[in-house]
Amino acid sequence: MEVEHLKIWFVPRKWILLFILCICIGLGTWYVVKPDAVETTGSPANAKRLTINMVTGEFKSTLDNGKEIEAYRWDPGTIYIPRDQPVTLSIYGVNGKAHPFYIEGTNVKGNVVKGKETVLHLRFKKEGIYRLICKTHADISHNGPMIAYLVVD
Ligand SMILES: [Cu+2]
Repeated sequence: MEVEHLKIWFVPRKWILLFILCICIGLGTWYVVKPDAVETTGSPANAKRLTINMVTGEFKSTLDNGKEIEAYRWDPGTIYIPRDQPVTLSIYGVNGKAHPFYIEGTNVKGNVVKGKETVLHLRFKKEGIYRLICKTHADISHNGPMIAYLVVD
């Protein structure tokens, strides 16, 4: 009876070694991927009225057959906008003559012209992903897609 009882608690040495190995791998992985704490010395950008700066850019490349391809871009192509907070979106025209645009699902529209700044005052009431679409460069066949994603949350 006593021997039976001891048998239940008998663990082979290689299991113990495997267990220790697993713990070491786990701790090692945690040490490598653990997030570093970010020390903050001031308020985040959205503590006051948030201004988001954007420019119009252009990608250009040449194919093996000599054909030139290009795509105009809003940069940054994805922006985060806090819901129900006033934000200022400033878009500076760098590449491309003009970019008439609209924001899908809203009545916001305008134009960004080379060398000029277009300023929009926005306040989104509803969360979602809104696309800022350039009407001239809306897809690949028109030197696009020049679409930015406004993530409202
Ligand atoms: Cu455009």
